[in-house]
Amino acid sequence: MSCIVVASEAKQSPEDCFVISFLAMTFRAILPKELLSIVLVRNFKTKMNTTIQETPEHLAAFENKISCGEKIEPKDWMPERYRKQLIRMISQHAHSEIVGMLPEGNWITRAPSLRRKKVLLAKVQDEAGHGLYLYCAAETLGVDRRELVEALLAGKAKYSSIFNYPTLSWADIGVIGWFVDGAAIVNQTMLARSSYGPYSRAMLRICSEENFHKKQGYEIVATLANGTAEQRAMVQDAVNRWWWQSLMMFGPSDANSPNSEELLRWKVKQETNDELRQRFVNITVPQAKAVNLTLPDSDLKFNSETGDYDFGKINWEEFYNVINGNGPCNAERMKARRLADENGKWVREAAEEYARKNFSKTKNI
Ligand code: BYC
Repeated sequence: MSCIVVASEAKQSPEDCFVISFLAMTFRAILPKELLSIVLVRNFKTKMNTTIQETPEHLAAFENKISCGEKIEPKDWMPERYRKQLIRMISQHAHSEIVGMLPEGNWITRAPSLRRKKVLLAKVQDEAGHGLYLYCAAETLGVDRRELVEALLAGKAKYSSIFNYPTLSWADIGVIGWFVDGAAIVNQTMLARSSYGPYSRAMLRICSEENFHKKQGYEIVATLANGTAEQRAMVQDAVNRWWWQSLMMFGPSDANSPNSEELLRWKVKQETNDELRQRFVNITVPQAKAVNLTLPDSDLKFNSETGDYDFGKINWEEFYNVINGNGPCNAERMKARRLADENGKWVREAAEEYARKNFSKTKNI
């Protein structure tokens, strides 16, 4: 039994994992089921599947499953590249939700009425929940949440470029809901059809909540757009500052997107960065017209041949600058996350101690 406890708590290399899996399977065969921890079994089974050698037959069966529209679940065999790509993408998504609380959280105490304050508080809290579902989805791939957070704090993992810009006025909160949550819905509705079961299911709930977020943002925008001249100017200024940055959320153009080919082949993504960006533009242009706001792009015009709105050139230099850590608020965001991590240390230690004591009391149930 003590050998199995070690297996659940240590970080294992693939080789250790294989040995541990073998020992654990032996224990499972000889011990009554109730003596084994469920957490433990889940942990080593997930890892165990990554240690099976990749053969062309395994890969063909895996790809066939995907092409039939079946979901890949944590205990199914998967190529190591698929697992790595998902960990990268889901953890980046989780970090984005958590870092994304900062620009809006900054306005909770300054919201202009109790109603606005309550709604914004609930929205920011939803984003925290999204981060937690996504860390859980990443953990089903056999990675530890702590490792993911440490990668973020060390600057090795990315989070969405959009959260590296400052929220200068109350109108920014409306525009974030409208553009940023609107862009997230377009992207995440596609990800809700992703081939990886836990990610696609997390997206269903997240998308429902994002729909409320977008509506609350658009309502703020519509109110300001129908308000005084000063309010109109404030909201137009926010639109001007967030438009291009929202288009960058969809990632580099398809020609410069190194991960897309693999992700599309394995149906993690079902549409390309450019296709989703175009859909977002097509949805948003009429919404801007409805509230008499102008999008800051002189090349924006309807193309009757394609049925799309053509738009101007994105400043990719700015995009790469931001994702490489040099945007207006990158340092501030990372400082805030590091501080939160330090301040939360005692809570994690207390929780770990509680779990340790609780586990030692209940390990034989
Ligand atoms: N920002 O090969 P590519 C929210 C990186 S939060 C930063 O096209 P891929 C909300 C990319 O990671 C929701 N980095 O990558 C929260 C890659 O670098 P690495 C946020 C970006 O994965 C609070 C490199 O560029 N949504 O809604 O095929 C309040 C090359 O890119 C960005 C998600 O996270 C970027 N914008 O496609 C309000 C969606 N774009 O990792 C709202 C989930 C690209 O190789 N993620 N990079 O070093 C995705 O859908 C995809 O990962 C992306 C990129 C479309 C973002």
